[in-house]
Amino acid sequence: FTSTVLGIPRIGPNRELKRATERYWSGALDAEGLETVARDLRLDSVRALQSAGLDSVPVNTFSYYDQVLDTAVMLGALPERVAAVVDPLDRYFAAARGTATIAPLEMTKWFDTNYHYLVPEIGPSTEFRLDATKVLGELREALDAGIPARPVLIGPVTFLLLSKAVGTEDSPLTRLDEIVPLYVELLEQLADAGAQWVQLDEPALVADRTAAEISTARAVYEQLSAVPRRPAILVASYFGSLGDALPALASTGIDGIAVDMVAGDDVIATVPALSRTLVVAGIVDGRNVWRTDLEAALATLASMLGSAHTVAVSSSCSLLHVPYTVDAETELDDALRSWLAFGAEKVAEVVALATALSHGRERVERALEESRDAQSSRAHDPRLSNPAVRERLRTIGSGATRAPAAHRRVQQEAALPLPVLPTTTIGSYPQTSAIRVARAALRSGEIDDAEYRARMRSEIVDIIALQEKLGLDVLVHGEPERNDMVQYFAERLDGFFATSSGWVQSYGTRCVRPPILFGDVTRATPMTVDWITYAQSLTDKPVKGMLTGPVTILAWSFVRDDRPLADTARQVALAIRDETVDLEAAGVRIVQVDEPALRELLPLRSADQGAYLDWSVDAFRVATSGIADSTAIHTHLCYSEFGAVIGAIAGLDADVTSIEAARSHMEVLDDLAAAGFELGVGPGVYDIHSPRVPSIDEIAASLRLALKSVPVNRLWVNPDCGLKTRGHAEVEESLRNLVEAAKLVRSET
Ligand code: THG
Ligand code: ZN
Repeated sequence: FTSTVLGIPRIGPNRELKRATERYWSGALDAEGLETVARDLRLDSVRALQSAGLDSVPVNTFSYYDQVLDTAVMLGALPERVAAVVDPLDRYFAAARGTATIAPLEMTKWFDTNYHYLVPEIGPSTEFRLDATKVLGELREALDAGIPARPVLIGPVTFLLLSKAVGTEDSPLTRLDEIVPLYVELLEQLADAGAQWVQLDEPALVADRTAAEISTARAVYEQLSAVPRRPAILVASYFGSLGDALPALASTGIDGIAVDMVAGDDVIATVPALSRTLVVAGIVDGRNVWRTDLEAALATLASMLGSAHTVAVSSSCSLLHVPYTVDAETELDDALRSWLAFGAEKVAEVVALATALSHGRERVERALEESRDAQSSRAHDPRLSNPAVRERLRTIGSGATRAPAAHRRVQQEAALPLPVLPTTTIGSYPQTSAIRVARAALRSGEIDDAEYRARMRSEIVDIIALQEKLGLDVLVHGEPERNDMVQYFAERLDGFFATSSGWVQSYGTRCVRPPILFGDVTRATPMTVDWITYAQSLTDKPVKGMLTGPVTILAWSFVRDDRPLADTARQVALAIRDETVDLEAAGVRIVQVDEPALRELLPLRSADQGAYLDWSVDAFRVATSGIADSTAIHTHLCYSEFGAVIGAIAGLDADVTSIEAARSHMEVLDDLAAAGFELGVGPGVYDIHSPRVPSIDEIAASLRLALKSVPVNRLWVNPDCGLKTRGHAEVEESLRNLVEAAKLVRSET
């Protein structure tokens, strides 16, 4: 084939699958109704790909929840605890979300994206068994519709590398010899069903892998390619370079290799063995939203052809990570619109490039011209370059201008005396139905801005009253005015565009609308000061200012690709710095700047990690160094697995860091101590991801455990994370117990 994409969005152009699935969960829709919505979405998508001109169309990229979970089901690798659920669809959702009695699989980040997958559990009780129902069904459905369908599956090496060992010390990779025969059987079934090609995704091979792992991967693909009756095999890599894995794969009998030419820098010409395989060139960025420079892409492709390779054109990764189409955006100005390509527009770019390669560029002259015009419009738009920001960046110098922590501490204790083991919360309180109703009414024009603000203020009154009643020491305003924190700030910063329909799946049925950072970033007016000062006017207790840090704002946005990320991070940092200064001037004594995504942007290869950690820490320090030593900076980190960034957490130099810790039994505290961390720390004392109310004794036990690692004068008492996804009643009870537990442990010290 000559043109394809590695995968496509599946939640529905208007989030139809989200709505149908949530209605199924609530009992408002039956399984047949859900399947009808799903089938219509699948057929609409693959028909659109075919009519756009792709000559190989991915199928089986649909999922009711997650593609890794689908693979676990295909291999019979669901944990024993869900076996009691008889209906297969309900068993699947039980593994994904849990039930009243069954804990779900753990969820974690899909490489360095904002998508989350479910982590398969592999252990002594796992008995692998092939069940190819889903992929065979989706293949047949597409073939029957006359579509040149290519089934997509997660490959065996990546599947096991992404799984976790349960009930054994043995790495899941030791089970390869059990699952490779299932893939052999699967290849035969796919061939019998009429598949010409199959795509096996092996993105785990773009991270650092040992020589042993690479030779294991080679052996696997030697074995799979030796199967006599099988479709042609495309091994797909994405999110980076294959490095040594590229010649290893090329030396096997596979028929195609997809390489990411946007995030990766593999040099095809240096791998002679590749002349025997189809090189699927991922040259259209599947993860970002910018229109491709078709002339530059054509030049690259032409040079690959020149070195005698067979080349097909593709997206760099699945289009799961971008919205469906720019056409759905109604508020875009013409210039900005012309710079963008979402899913449908990227497919058209792939087709244009493939057409130019096989039939000559005159066949796509119009697309080339539009691409050139867009490049030039973007290069000359005044919003892309703000001389004042550039000048400020040049003169700001090092971000690290605060006095040493011990000195700050004395000043802060004088400015704001607090009890030992101070209690606080992370920032958000439950988003009540009144809040959702007000937001919808504002959007529809039913109420005006003043009425909306009045309703949010009344929420703040309730949230402050609740915290006073509970006896918390440091209060928050509860963030009723924010739906998604990054979107909230993006809507208020120059240089960002907030989409109206640009939904991207984050996990399961949950989606986010990442804002588009297109130009130099500045803050025109204060973004949060009114809300915090209003909250402070209601109480004598201190109220924290609540901001999102520069790294997280970048991680959860689509970022410009015409400037180094580190420079953009500094621009966002300056905007946040301005806000911290205004909050301080308004009398705020504690400003919390959250960085939950610090770990997420960490490069997949260790060789790239040091530079990232340097600029991300620098950006945080730029954002937080504009204030007096007597004003405290707090930060919050979550989404676990801090190992690789533990040194950077110390480097942030925040006066207090609240951090997810309840599920890992406070282990992170010893890691922090080992990294030389000597500042305030608030390890989450209970897990907010569960509706269960923790008892006073349980929280006190967590605190006593934390006190083994942290001196009492540095320890804070707080939940694991924000409370916006929880119900009001459980929050009140949990926090009452948290305050009581703090009193109890104070009395023991
Ligand atoms: N914001 C953004 N990215 C994130 C998070 C976030 N990535 C990591 C983590 N948090 C992902 N978690 C969620 C949790 C809930 C929702 C989305 C991602 C969610 N979304 C609503 C939905 O799909 O119904 C829509 C929310 C909205 O209206 O904006 O509930 O916090 N950027
Ligand atoms: Zn959190």
